Amino acid sequence: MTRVIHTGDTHVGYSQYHSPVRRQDFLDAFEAVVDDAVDDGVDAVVHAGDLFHDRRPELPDLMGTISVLRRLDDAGIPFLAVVGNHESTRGGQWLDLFERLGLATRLGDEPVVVGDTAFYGLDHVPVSRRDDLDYAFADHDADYAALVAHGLFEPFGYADWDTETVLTESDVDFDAMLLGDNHTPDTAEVADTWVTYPGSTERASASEREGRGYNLVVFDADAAGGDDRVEIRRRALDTRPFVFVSVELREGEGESRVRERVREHDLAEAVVHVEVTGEGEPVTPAAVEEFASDEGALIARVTDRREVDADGEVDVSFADPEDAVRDRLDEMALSTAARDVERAVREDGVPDANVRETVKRRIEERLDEDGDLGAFEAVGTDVEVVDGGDERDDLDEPDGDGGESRGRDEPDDDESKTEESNAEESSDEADSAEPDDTDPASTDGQVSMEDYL
Ligand SMILES: [Mn+2]
Repeated sequence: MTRVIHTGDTHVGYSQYHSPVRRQDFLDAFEAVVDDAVDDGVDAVVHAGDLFHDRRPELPDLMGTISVLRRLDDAGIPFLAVVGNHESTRGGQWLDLFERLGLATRLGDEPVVVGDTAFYGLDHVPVSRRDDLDYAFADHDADYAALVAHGLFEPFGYADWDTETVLTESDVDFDAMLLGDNHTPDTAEVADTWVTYPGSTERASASEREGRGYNLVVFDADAAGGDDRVEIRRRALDTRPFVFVSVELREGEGESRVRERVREHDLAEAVVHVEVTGEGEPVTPAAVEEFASDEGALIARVTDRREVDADGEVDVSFADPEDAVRDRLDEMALSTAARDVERAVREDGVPDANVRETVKRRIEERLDEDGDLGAFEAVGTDVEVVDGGDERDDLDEPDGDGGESRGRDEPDDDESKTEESNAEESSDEADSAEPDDTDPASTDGQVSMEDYL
């Protein structure tokens, strides 16, 4: 029997909302997982990537992480990990540094056996490089085998990686795939193999509403009391409270109604998201945010989703608005890249706060496509517009908006609201916004892990 904690998407170093408090939260969550591992005496901690939010973690993030890993090491518990898209760098990996310090083991195509289970690793690989993968793994003689991987696998949301292909093409028969990248925890069975995401350990975006946690995975002949060889249980983590307030205003209602609804919640030290819909008077987001802060909130954000009056004449039939839009777009003969941008802006699947980063990432992805700039050329009207077919390809919002601070100059989605940042945040900001090296290929979007495989 082998018992491990399976975690991932820790995103240490993420100054969400430009908040140093939030930055500490991400490290604290990692520490909480390790505390549980030590208290519980598990056989290993398996990390499925995105330990760091950024490929350039700063010194406090590195030192904090090393301290946490050292505690694990002192307890004799191995840390087995793969590299995620957020932290991947061209010139070697942070994980290699930790391995060299004796604090981690980087998983790969050779088995790492803990107890009676062989662990293998598959770092994040961008879509454009996946056809080259042969999923060749060296033999093992352990009783069980698990593949730890970072990517968006079927059958879960935003998937772009076919799990069944991985399993059938692998020369090792895996009992479980322990995954990272998708921040929504979920478990499914694919071709007789358990496939599971533990989710992120702190909310890296406001779309990550359910409670955070990690998996406790047991490899055992009668793990679940039946034929299953693997048992996966979820454990909750105590993380920063997020409060979501939805206010539907009626005619004549306004800011005071919003305040009233906000005040109904316990805002103490919480991240508060207020969404305004319906009719009613205009609301000044900054005023409501200030009110929430006065009520004890750590961070407050207000989104007003009420529609502005649409005027102007429209000469399309609205029998099916989607069709009308599609027809018009086809007439425009946009380039593939332009279509990417258009979809990012229009799709419901991309939250407003993520549009900026999604657009950036998609353009980077196109640029990364082996230097082929065909995607930027207009598509002739006589040619069928290539739009990828599978809509999920375009919905790849792997980390909710966890990817938002990936950009070189792009700390996160809320930068438009930072006027009120205090001096400390601002200086933090200045640091993280310093220009990156000039290698155009070293963009660090979700898909820039070109250094690998
Ligand atoms: Mn992630």
